[in-house]
Amino acid sequence: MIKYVSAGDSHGEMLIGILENIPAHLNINENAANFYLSLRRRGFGRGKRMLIENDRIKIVSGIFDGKTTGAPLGFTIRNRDFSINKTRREFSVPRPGHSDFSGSVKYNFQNVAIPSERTSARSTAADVAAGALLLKYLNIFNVEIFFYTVKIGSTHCNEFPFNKETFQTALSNDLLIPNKTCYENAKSEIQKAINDKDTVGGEGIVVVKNMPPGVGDYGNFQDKLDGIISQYVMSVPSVKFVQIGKFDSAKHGSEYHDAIFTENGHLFRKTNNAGGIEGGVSNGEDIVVRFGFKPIPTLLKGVSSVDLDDFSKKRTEYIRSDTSVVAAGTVVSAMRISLALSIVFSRQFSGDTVLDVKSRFREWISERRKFWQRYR
Ligand code: EPS
Repeated sequence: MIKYVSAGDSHGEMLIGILENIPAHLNINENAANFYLSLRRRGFGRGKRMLIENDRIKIVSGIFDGKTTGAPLGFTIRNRDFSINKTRREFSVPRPGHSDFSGSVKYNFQNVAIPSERTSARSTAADVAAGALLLKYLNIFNVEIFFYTVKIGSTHCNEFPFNKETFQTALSNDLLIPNKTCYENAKSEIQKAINDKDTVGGEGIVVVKNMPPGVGDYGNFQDKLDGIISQYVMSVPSVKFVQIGKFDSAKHGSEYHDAIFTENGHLFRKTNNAGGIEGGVSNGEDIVVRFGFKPIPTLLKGVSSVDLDDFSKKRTEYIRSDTSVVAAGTVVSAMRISLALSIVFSRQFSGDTVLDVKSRFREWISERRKFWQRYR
């Protein structure tokens, strides 16, 4: 089974990632990871740190002549900020909404700046690189991942279909919004927060296309595909909710459930309220994951808090930060979903080489063919 682990502090020398058990002979290169890293770095409302970093990965092991060897794949992403800023970070006033207070209680730190060295969204650069490298692995199963920003503050932007065309348009603008008017409105909302020295949250959507049915498990709740995806997205910094498919408590069962039809021996559905997962297992429809980001907790105008040195009333200090991370967080969520799916697929379709995995998958498809006619 594929495994992923990372290390690295926000202001340390570098981020490090290790991916284990990728089958051998998978063509992999750094460009795909660098492309997704560049998407994570951009976006109107990102902070000045993103002007310092170039976020290029360097694969240091597990690759020979551009192909995986089956050995652990190790990579690094250098923090350029490390060689530029040498100021010691030390605070005693915790930022409400960040890990300053809770993390310092847990590890008994007087300097509340220490927990965010790891909880800062900086660490997600490694996750994005890992998820992006694994998109090549998911290609074995024809799976594709699209993602969009669908809300910034009170600006809703979800009046578009989730297809190749809208995804390409979303990629061509820094906020991942394919609709031009909506993009302009979202940008003004971020500009207003910048002017107010405030921050603004929003929502993103990830759509997994060509997902074969029958992937995931229900034997134990820990193995359910919706549970695994939710955990990988819920733990992205600032995410406060994750939803799979549609939810409307006003809809009765007869209106909500995705009726199954048949025509010429083909099964199909006209709706996808379930979001592609039933009983913890994929059902062959697109997996649709929606998630929401709170406004990030570092506000230039500060927030009321308490100095933990003497328990006096204080406002949080000015710290360089972002105004909106919705687009960047959506890239992170998409790549976390790539990681989650890769782990689940590798559990179900194991193999030492790409050919082993492909033939295992083909054999499985032909055994299950009668159930799902949609699959090409
Ligand atoms: C981030 C790097 C950080 C922040 C941000 C995300 O850089 P710095 O703290 O040096 O300005 O810009 O961190 C947070 C949102 C956070 O909650 O800590 C990055 O690489 O994404």
